[in-house]
Amino acid sequence: MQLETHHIADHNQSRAEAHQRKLSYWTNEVAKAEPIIQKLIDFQIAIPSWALGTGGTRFGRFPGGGEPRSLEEKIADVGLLHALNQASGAISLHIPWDIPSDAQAIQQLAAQHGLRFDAVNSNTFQDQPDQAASYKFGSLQHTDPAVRRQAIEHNIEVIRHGVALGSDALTVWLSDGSCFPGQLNFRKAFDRTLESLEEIYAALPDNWKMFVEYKAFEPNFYSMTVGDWGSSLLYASKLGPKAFTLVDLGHHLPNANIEQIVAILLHEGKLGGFHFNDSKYGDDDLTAGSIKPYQLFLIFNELVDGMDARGLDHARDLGWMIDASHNVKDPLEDLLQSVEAIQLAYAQALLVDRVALEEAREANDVVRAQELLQDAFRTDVRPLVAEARRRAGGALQPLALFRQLNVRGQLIGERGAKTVATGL
Ligand code: PSV
Ligand code: MN
Ligand code: MN
Repeated sequence: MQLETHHIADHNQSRAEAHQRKLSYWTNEVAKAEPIIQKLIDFQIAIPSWALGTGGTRFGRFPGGGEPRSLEEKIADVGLLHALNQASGAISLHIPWDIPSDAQAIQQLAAQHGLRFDAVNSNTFQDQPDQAASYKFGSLQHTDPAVRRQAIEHNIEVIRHGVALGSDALTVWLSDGSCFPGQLNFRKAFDRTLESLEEIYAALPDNWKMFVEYKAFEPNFYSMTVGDWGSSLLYASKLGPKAFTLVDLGHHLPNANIEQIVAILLHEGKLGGFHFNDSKYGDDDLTAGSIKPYQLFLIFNELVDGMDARGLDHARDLGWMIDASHNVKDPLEDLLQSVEAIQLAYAQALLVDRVALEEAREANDVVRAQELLQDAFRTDVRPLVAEARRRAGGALQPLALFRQLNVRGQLIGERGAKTVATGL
């Protein structure tokens, strides 16, 4: 399935009048519109290769058909998303779910779609058929040095794959931990994990970053060895300047104040990036902004504020990625929704009157501070996001065009109705 330029042009033409009407409020009334549109054009959100197929749960999986059967088809899917929204210009691979047999050819294919390779992810949470030792009792924390060695070598191998593809970051998420009190010596597990991470860190090329992703629970349910932002920050600080904490929105205990975590990590220069998703109960991996859009806005409010304070480039200095996977939606439609939700939260955060907010805070004017934030959050910025897409060459309404062109039907025609994407 190839999206032609006339598909986008025809679609935009048919919606031009309605779009201009909605946009006119912005162009007439708000001086901020132009810089916000430009920032939105620059802002790209990486798509995880494993979100392109139906994720399923442990109770079953309901694939919708036309799922990508190879890395090439995953790249084609992200290429489709990017052609539609011009905001998904990167793909994040998970090794060994995605093994590039010919890195140069894969890189060329990605470039044809306007894509680059975002952080590469290692996997020491599943046993692979050809692997000597088991990760049942952990990987980098394991009591047996042979298991730790295998996990270290795997991470170094993932870096090699990433180098060949032009990626510049490694995300390490560990399922290591324990399921029952008494099972694990916490201090030994911490030291062993740190030592293992140090070896992986030493293998990073100069321009690379390492993201240490934390998670409070699952698959270990009593303790996780990188269980919260405190332990991730400890590892990242001990490892050195190339190591950072990665925040996955679904990896916190209920009601955690994620925006405050983000503010402090950013302030300390240790925030590496994000896995965007949304959750009601746990690591639900639901569509970004589908459950708690205000929280997403508050996170972006801290990001914009903190990045500006540190003189950071919004688009380039942090890793922006989605981490989602579920059972009931077309994965491509879902990713279009997630990207849009992230863009909306970002645009709203850019609208916040920061001078007035600081004045209100200094004067302890709680009501005014809340009004300022909610004023931005309750502003309909959809025309701005649509305009950014249009100017970048994307569709005014990507989801509508996806359906109008029957993209899923065409993918099923090409790939079959019973395809299963590799991954979880
Ligand atoms: C773990 O729950 C996680 O969020 C990590 O980022 C993994 O790499 C990914 O999900 C696997 O689906
Ligand atoms: Mn994640
Ligand atoms: Mn997760």
